[in-house]
Amino acid sequence: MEESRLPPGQYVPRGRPVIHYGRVPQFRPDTWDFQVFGATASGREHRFTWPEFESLPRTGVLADFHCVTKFSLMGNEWRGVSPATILAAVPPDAGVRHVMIWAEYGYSANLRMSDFTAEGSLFAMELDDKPISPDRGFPVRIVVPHLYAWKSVKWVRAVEYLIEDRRGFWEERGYHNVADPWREQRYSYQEEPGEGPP
Ligand SMILES: Nc1nc2c(c(=O)[nH]1)N[C@H]1C(S)=C(S)[C@@H](COP(=O)(O)O)O[C@H]1N2
Ligand SMILES: [Mo]
Repeated sequence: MEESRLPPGQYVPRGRPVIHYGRVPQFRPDTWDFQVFGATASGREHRFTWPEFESLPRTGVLADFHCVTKFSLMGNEWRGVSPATILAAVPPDAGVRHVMIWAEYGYSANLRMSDFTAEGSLFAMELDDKPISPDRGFPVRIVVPHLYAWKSVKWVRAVEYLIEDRRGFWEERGYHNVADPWREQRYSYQEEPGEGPP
């Protein structure tokens, strides 16, 4: 039954692996902010404080999550803020087609606007009815369940609106710009014309 939910080459491991590059950052609610910058419609950037971000309306998503190293975590119940809420609060310029999601310490991942606004994408703050744990991205991570999990940036601090696409942290290091696990889009050498920045 779960097999039909598993993209090619993936397996369900024992336990629930946690992986990331670097250290788990400390959350400081008084200095934490969530920036939206780049090609905004107004030309100005916007910052949400923690109390502002925490009080945005939340919705839920039930989703699996597929790491390019081939393990999958099945049936995660995320709750958090829809990307649509951020786009409505800080409208992008009409030419925006991509976003860069930025984390603490400069980790980043780029997304096509259509992947950012896809049904399962969410700025998650809760997992399985509890605040997300520090090592899984507390206080806010994005989840983009239909793409390989390196795009599901933990410890998100900013969204940059992009008119021209640009590669994020792993996309610059040889991973696929789009990252669809159902098509096994693992590496940049697999990219077809139009799937990456020129
Ligand atoms: N900020 C940040 N987010 C990140 C990463 C990272 O190194 N830094 N690693 C990504 C990768 S490769 C995976 S597989 C998932 C792992 O999420 P998990 O630790 O909740 O299993 O986080 C993603 N988000
Ligand atoms: Mo990963």
